Amino acid sequence: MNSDKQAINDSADSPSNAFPALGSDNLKIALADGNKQFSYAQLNRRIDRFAIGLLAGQNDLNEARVAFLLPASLDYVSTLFGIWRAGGIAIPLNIAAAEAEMDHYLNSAGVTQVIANEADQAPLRALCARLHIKLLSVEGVLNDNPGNLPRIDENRRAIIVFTSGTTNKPKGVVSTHKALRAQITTLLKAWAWNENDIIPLFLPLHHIHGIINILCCGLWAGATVHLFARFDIANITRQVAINTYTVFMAVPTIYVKLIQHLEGIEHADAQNICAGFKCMRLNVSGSAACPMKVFEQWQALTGQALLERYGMTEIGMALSNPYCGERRAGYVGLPLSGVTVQLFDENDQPITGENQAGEIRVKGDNVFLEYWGGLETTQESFIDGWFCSGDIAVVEKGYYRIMGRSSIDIIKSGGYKLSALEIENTLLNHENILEVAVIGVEDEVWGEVVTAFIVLKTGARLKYQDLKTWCDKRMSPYKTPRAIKIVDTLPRNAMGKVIKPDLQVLDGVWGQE
Ligand code: MCA
Ligand code: AMP
Repeated sequence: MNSDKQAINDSADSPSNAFPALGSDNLKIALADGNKQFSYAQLNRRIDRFAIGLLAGQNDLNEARVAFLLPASLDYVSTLFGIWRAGGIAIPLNIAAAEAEMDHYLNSAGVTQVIANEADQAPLRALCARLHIKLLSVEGVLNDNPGNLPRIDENRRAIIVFTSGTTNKPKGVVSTHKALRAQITTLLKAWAWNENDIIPLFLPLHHIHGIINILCCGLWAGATVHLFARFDIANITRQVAINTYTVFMAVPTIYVKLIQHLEGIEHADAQNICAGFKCMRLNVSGSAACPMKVFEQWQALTGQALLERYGMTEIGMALSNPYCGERRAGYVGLPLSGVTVQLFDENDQPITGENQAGEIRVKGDNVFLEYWGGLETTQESFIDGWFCSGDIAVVEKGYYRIMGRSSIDIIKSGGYKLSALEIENTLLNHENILEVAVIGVEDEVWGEVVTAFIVLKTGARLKYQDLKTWCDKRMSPYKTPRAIKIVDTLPRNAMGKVIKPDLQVLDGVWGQE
């Protein structure tokens, strides 16, 4: 593979050894973006041009943090891999982030450069100026001069992905090149990725599901990745109906939305789409629990037994139903090769038998290095070398089943992990809100929906739509409560802590769209 790569690296004098790797067939299409297609040779060369431009004469970025705010595109991929080849740490940003969130990402990670399209730079200008961060475009970085790329030790930091925790602000999860390699290679094998695969990528590109499971696995396998800026159901299903894809990966909400879409369109069109799914070699569901009903409906419509797997930003994928063998509805299967999984009881004792619930703890090369700038938080999340996931599971007849999370303050909405505390802290800045408690309420489409129970200041009023508009500038749209309930008081225990399980039975006035 390296010799082919060297042959086309005509801009870089020293080929990069940074992981993840790319497919070796130069003529094959790596990326498709609308009507445009880019071969592996074109992609490789553009990544080198970007890396050389970013180095700007230095030998190595030495783990400088380079953030980027780019939609799924050739530019996104050139930037991600270019940062790796130049020795930087890549920080993919949420394109829907509000300014306060962006401020936190850039500031807490000590970002030195941000890459964004000219058209999207305006809202970033003042923030970058204040934080003394260079704001650049991909075009502005690309450089045609020859240059050397650094050798990257695989233990070096490669990426920071922000994830919500139970605490206030999102934490930056740092993974090394070695961890990424482990996360990718285990999936290549487990799910039989190959260069004939063609996969649509419509998931957000600031999370592991989109970045690692789809983009990096696809490109490492030498497959073709079709880029979509968003979950464009009409265009994606049009391609499915003409049998474009071999593999499909999505969160459960997307399968629910697809089922609703199929039920709402002409029978013949639905038949074609179902046939397109049927002829794929694999449909994967993950990032949140796939309800058994969805598994069954999908199988009835398309003949596909969804392969459900379990993962986390800190560890990549850990558990998976088998590619060949029984895919059991409601279960996440078995540990992936190279990943050690153990359930522990509340006394930190390993659970050896079946049918006893415990916390999932994980060891392996796939596990992240640290939370950026969070030595204490990192230490707290490991016990005896095991990463403690906070997810509770049980093994039944050989397969793991996820039962829930140890914290009620983590919400999963449409596959996004959200912190109730972070949302509460933002809402408390509203001039009419005295007290607030946020929970995830079970929902057929979203898994859970963010719901806020609010006590208003004396004499104050609050309409749902006004609160939603207020939230627009302060949080990503998917964090905004989709329903609020105005209540007289919040139930609290003797310590003054809100008793969240009691919230749903409170009397109050609902507000929602
Ligand atoms: C969109 N909206 C949401 C969400 N997404 N509300 C709550 N939760 C959400 N997840 C709101 C929008 O703000 C908008 O509100 C309305 O829904 C329609 O938005 P639209 O963008 O059109 O919706 P959509 O395209 O149907 O988006 C749904 C989606 C998206 C495609 C399911 O949420 C999504 O891409 N989720 C995947 C997240 C993901 O990749 N998670 C992986 C992290 P309004 O109408 O009021 O403006 S977990 C991970 O990486 C680990 C390692 C793992 O295991 O995979
Ligand atoms: P994130 O931190 O955004 O990577 O989300 C990881 C979390 O998503 C895990 O800790 C689980 O709570 C949840 N998750 C991922 N896959 C599944 C699954 N198949 N079933 C249930 N929960 C899942």
